[in-house]
Formats: sequence, structure tokens, C-alpha cells
Amino acid sequence: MDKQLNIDMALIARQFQPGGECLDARSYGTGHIHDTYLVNIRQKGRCVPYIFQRINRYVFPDPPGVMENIVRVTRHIRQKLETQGISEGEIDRRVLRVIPTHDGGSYYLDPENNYWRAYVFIRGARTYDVLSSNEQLFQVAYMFGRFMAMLEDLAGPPLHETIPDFHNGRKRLKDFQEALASDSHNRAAAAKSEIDFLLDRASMFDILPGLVQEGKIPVRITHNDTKVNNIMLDDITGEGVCVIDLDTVMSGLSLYDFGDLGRTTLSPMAEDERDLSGVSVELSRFETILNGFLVGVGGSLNRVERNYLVFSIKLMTLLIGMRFLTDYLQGDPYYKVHREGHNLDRCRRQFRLVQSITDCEEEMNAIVERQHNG
Ligand code: ADP
Ligand code: GN1
Ligand code: MG
Repeated sequence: MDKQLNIDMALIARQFQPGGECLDARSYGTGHIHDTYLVNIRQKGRCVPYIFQRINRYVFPDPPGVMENIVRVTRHIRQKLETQGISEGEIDRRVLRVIPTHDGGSYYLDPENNYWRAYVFIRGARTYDVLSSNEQLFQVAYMFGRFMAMLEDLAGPPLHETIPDFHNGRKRLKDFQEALASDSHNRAAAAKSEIDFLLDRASMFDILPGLVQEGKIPVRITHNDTKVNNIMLDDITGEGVCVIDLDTVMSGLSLYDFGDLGRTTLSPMAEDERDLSGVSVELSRFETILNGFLVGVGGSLNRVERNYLVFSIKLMTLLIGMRFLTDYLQGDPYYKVHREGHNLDRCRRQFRLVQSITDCEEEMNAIVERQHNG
């Protein structure tokens, strides 16, 4: 038993192939959802690192469905990389490799009903919560764009909807209104201006569903969680290596992916920054992610999708801000929090960016126009 982690990681590691002595384990990364561990295992006299994750069951009601999607998606991408003649070792850096259990399954259900999975640890690369250079911004945007393009020809039945209504703004608004009405933790008073800000803009959630209904924008297979720290960048070259966090890959809109990417890249300030004075759109950042995403998708966006790229960032920033606010009102059951008021801080930071996007929307749209004509 690892005393610090209070988890018998050796027992869990033993369930996965090929097995070996568990040398050490520690919490890893800054994701908001799962419990992620870096686990070193001795295999044939060598120390081999793996990522183990305990899947968050509050967030994902159907972990086997999640894993079935991930196995299909990673197999599809792996096949594409194989046809490009990339070596097996390098392919294991460029697409997640799910480690099977001894009976060939993709997860282990422990005696306490926790679902566990293991991945090859991607070496020589890392994720960043905030990006500092235009080159990094380009790489991240390119990787998410290319990821969507690679899944265009995924054969077979639709992927499982791992979180129903994940980006359904109208449903999320209803959840928010219910949380507000019950105010079970007496927190609404502290968030009055954020609540008003959101309610003033609630009609934004009707726009994309309307376009889908009119057949103007297509439903695609998308990542749906395109924040910057879900891309690994090479430590030496800085190149995009791997798209990770594939739990929400399912039907979606290109605009969800571009929008959430914009949310986490347009300002260099942390997602939970409390000093809001520096939170504003940097147009050069916008130009770079636009360019990277369009190169990555390789021309597959239609005219209406392109027309709503700027709007999509404002929308997704409002939507994620609303989700943080809902979680705050509900007493933080969903996102991991590390301080009091953390979800409210995150919400405020998102809403400040919404305001900043509104202030420079015309300039941003002019950049899209130039990009298209140039
Ligand atoms: P969450 O859904 O909680 O965000 P992620 O799947 O994004 O969980 O993982 C959390 C972090 O763990 C990532 O941001 C990344 O830094 C690290 N990570 C995840 N998978 C791997 C991997 N296969 N190799 C190396 N690091 C990884
Ligand atoms: C969560 O899993 P992670 O930390 O990459 C969340 C996203 C939010 C994001 C906000 C499954 O992403 O939807 O945009 O936090 N993932 C899930 O930082 O809810
Ligand atoms: Mg993540």
C-alpha cells in the first residue's frame, strides 16, 4: 500500500499486461476530472513508466462505453500512422496506447467499484496549462484540427455519447437555473454579478443548435475537450506529439473544438487567475490558433462554420464559465477544487474573457476574413 496515495497501486498494476513489480507511484498532472498517477514498473530489469487513471464515475456514468470509444479511436489513428511508415515506438508517442488487462480488456474494475485504465507513458513530451510562444500555439491548434480530420472516416456505428448533452448549452443553462433556484450551499449571493452576466447572454446557446437544425453546419466526430493541456508537445522540438484525454471524443461540432481551444489560448493568463486585469484577447494569439486549426483540418470546414469561428470562442467560454458557476452553486461536486471559491474564480476568469472577445469581435472577424481571402 502506498501510504501517501492510500491506494494499493501494486495490486492495480498487477491486473494489466505484462505486469511486473510496482516500484513507485505518484499523483500526476493538473486535469480537473480523473485521478491520474505516474507509475513506475520493473519489467525485465528496467523501470518502465505508465499512466494509470481511476476514471471519475460522477462525471462518466459508463466507463466501459468510454473505453470502447477510446479503443476504436486510437486503433483508427494508429492504423493511419502505420501507413505513414512511422516506427512502432514513435507511434506509441503519437497516439495513446491502452494497456490491456490480462484477459484482454481495456479496464479493471477493483473491489471498491473503481474503474482503472493504463496507458503507455508518453516520453520526452509534456502538457502546458498556459502556452507562452506562438509556435506552441500553432502546434496545439494544428493537432486538434488534424485530430478532427483524422476521424472523418471512422467506420462503424456512432461512438457512445459518454456524457449526454455535454455541450448542449440549453440543457446546461437549465442545470444552472436549477442550481440557482435551490442554492443549496447559500452561494448565490456571492456570485450575483456573474449570474446576471450569464443570464444577459443566455440566448447565445440557441444559435449553433439552430444552424445544425437548418442543415448549415455538420455534426462531426470531435474531441470536445480541446483545452491546451490535452496536447503533449515534444520537449526538444516543441512539435505537437499526441492528443490525449479522449474520454469525450464523440459526435460534436467543429465549433465546439475551435471554441474551447480559443478559450484556453487567447489570453496567457491561467484558467483560474484571480487578477483579471491582464485577461484579454491577444489578437496575434488568435491569428496563430486560427491558422494552426485551419491547416490541421485541411480545408474541411464549410463557409458557415468559418463564419462562426469567433462566435464559437465566445460561446464556449460562456458555456464553460457557466459550468464552473453551476458547480460552485452546487458545492463543487464535479471539478476538482484546490481552494475556497475556486470554481467561482474560474467562472470570473472565463466571463472576463467573454467580455474581452465581445470588445474585439470585429477585429477578430476581420482576421478570419483576411485568412480566408489571403
Ligand atoms: P483529466 O481528464 O483529468 O484532464 P487527462 O487524461 O487529461 O485527465 O490526464 C491528466 C494529465 O496527465 C495530462 O494533462 C497529462 O499531463 C498527463 N497524461 C495523461 N496521459 C498521459 C500519457 N499517456 N503520457 C504522459 N502523460 C499523460
Ligand atoms: C475538464 O478533463 P479536463 O481537465 O481536460 C472538463 C472540460 C472543461 C475543462 C475546464 C469531461 O477538462 O469539459 O472544459 O475541465 N472535462 C469534462 O478546464 O468535463
Ligand atoms: Mg485533461
